[in-house]
Amino acid sequence: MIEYCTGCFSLMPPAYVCVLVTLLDTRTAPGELKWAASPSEGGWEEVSIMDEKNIPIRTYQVCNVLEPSQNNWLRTDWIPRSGAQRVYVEVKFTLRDCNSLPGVTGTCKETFNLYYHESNDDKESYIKESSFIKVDTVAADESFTQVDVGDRIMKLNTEVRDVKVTTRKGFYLAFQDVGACIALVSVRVFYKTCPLTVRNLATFPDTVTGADTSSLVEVRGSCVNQSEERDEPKMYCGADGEWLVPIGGCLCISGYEEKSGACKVCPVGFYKAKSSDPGCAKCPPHSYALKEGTAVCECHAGFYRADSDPPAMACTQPPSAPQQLISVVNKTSVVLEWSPPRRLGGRSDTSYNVEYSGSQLCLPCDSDVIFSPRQTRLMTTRVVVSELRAHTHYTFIVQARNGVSQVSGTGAAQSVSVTVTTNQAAPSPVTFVQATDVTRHSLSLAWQQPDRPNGVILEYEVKFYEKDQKERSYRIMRTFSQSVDVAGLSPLTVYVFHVRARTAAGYGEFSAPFEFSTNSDPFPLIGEGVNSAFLLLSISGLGILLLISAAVFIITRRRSKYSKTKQDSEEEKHLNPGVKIYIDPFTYEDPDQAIHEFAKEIDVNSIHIERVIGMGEFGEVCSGRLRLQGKREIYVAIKSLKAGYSDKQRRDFLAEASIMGQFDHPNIIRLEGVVTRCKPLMIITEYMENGSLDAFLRKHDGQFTVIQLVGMLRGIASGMKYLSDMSYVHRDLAARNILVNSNLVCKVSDFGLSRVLEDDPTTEATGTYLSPGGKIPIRWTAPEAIAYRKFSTASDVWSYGIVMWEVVSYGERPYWDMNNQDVIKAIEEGYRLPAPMDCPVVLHQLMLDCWEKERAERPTFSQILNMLDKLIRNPGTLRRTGGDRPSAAILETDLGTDVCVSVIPEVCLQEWSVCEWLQSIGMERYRDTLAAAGYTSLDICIHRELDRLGIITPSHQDILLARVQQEMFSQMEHMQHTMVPV
Ligand code: ACK
Repeated sequence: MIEYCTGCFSLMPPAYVCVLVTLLDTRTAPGELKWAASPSEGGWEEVSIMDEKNIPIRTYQVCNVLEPSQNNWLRTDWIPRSGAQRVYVEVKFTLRDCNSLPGVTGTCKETFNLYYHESNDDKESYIKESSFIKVDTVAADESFTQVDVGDRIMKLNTEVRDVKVTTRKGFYLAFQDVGACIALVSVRVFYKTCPLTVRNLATFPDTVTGADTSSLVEVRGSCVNQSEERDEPKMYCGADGEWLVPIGGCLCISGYEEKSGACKVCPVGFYKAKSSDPGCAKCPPHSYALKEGTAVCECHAGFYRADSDPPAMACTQPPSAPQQLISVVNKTSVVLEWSPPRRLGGRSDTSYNVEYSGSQLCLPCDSDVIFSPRQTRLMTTRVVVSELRAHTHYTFIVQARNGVSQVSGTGAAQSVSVTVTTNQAAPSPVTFVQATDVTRHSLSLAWQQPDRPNGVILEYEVKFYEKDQKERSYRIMRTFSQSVDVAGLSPLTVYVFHVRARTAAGYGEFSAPFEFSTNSDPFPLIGEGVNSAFLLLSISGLGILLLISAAVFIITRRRSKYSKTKQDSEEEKHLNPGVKIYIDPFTYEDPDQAIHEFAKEIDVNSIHIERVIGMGEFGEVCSGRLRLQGKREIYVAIKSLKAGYSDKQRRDFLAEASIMGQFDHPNIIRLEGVVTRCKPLMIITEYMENGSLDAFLRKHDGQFTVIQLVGMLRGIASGMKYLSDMSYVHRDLAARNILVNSNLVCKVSDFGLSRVLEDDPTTEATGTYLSPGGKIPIRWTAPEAIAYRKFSTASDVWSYGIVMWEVVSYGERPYWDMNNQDVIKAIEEGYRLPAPMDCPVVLHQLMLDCWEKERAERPTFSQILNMLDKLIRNPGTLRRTGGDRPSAAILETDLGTDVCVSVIPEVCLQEWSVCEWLQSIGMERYRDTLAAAGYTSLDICIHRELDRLGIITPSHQDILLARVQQEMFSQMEHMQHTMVPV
């Protein structure tokens, strides 16, 4: 039989409720049950009765209250577990109150015991009592409804117990009576499953919950038809049968869109190109889809789509021809200008190509024609063509193109052309001249023909002069060839040479100057190339040297300026009165200087080590006593640095003390001093009797009032506010790094991870630090700190939210046994930890605020502290929880509703009352006593007392208020243990 339970998980839509699968229900069993009873006579007896709806049901009864030493066993038939790992046993029973039975003595009991025995054998005839494992002793409780049994009114109790059954195919249940008057009205055994469901287009199968109350079963979803994976779809089946933390999912493939959790085909005329597109869309203009499930619409005839066009873009056409092409010739250059085409074809990517042909084609120099800005893919409607041949006919064709010209295959059709004739022009300058056979009085000069002779060269002219003379007196030589011997020169003199060519159109321009020196030696030297190369090298070498020196100079100046700025800002911090800023010990060159500035050296003889209490990162942690001269002996914790440490380990070990030594706050672990002058090195701190908070809470699961938990959180928030005021970023705030003393005062500890990256001026102003690397505690760390190591007070606030969750859930592991990768994904997708069991709504809201994605939107520690103080003053606000225990929700119909609210006395409904506070910690019996002393409001009484004592500074009042509250909690706890009968 399958049944749905409700209210399992507040963050989930109703479709995610769990399913109960019944394995046994005596109410629906046909005929007699015939369970094995021992003794077979005089113990449990099967009796048929009519239930409240007058339907016959099978019950078992026993009532040997007058006889001593009863040991009556009743064993069910074998129950197959059908894959379940944790089963629930719901027993409805009536139990006679011993006082209502006349004449009974001390033999009468009001409880029975529930046992189970796992077995593969479905027909075990005899099972030893010792083979059964006890589940619980079951007593009648207050959750009853009244039923008529014949002429009597009986109280019907309902109790549910859960049992882990993982080792065999099935199990037997047994009920042991030891002298009570009981009737087992019904027994129902069931297990929970997370029902088959579709989430993010992935199907998750019906899944049996895990074996433990906190275990999550990781389930991989499979994409629904016509969909594909976007990111591996995953969900977790929680112990109570709800689906938790959906991550990843699927997307409908192209041609399909999501509708009601399935992928539906795109209709005719519609398309969807990519799975990531939101849905089917109408075909864009000039396109069509004749079939269902179209990914890309087809273009109408004469319209095209370029490869790079997105499917959502309309189909387009190539442009028509450019218009009004005009040309202006200037010697051997032509300027071409035109207007854009009349039709652009529906696109905006028109460009132009220019082609040309000349009347004397095939000369190699044609490749030297220059197009400015370029010849193809012109985005302008103007181009200058230069370096053409003189006196030549050219035809220029300007083509308009766009993105679909290529696919349409109609490129040539959209062009316009013009034919021009270039003018006659003189030859271009000679560009290369060299000297050979250099002597004291002569040299041979040779050159190459100009790049553009622009006709037949008739003659060359060489002009030269002594460099020192400038052009005041020069000589000219003319020749038909491309070389000339120059004689009559002075020895060891630099000469400047220019060469030009002449055609029928006249002389071209002279070449640039070429310098050559005559020799001191009668023998020729190698030409100018070597000398100028050497000169070039020398000059550039000198230049590089100069550049390097300049750069070194600038960098040195910058460096010294930067460190000066840094120093200045450090000094500024110190000069700023009232704001004490934490100083990173790693900024000290010598770590010993930092340690002696911030920590007191303790004489090792004043320490008395008593026992090892744990293992720290660097070695053992011990507890012991410290007696300093003139002071009373105190208990201390002693961390030591194990032998064989490296320099870095020593520095890191002492860094924690240098950090801790700068703090002085009741919620920060206090440093007593260090031992550095003898081995092993030690750090001495105050002793915290209850050790770390996470282990402490797990040990005392469910034992504190909400106010006590909030008191602890207040302490942590106060410590963190102090740290953030000092611009210190903790980076590893977690319950394991909070220590608890005997008064339940929580103190922040472990200052090992936190470090500022040196020399990063960009991060200083914002108080955000880049992590120097290393491990990051993923579950506690804000997403921006994980993604790009942006640690800040705001990321500490995120971690604080996780600590809140750990505290309220009594040390549960955040995100249970999900792996780190899934945690990161789930957070990225917007999921946040649900409220722990019985968590006040306001506290969960505060956690969610700390887990805002945008770090600027998270509260500050100061705001958190104010909020917690308000809650402590108004405990009534802590009463509303998001939902009861899921198991209680299953029994909702039997339990009735919100019992707690209905029993609050009228007088307690007034806000800010002491009465309400007492109510919330289960101490309402002292209401009258405190009221008689005039204490009607917590806020009033604490502040009144502080004012009376002359303590009026708000921050001091805050610290004392926290102390007073902690003190009150421990007093109340003490009263609870000593005065309240259990
Ligand atoms: O959970 P614990 O008992 O608390 O085990 C760890 C262990 O040492 C390694 O860190 C305990 N511890 C550390 N500092 C202190 C302290 N000041 N007082 C008491 N216990 C401490 C911590």
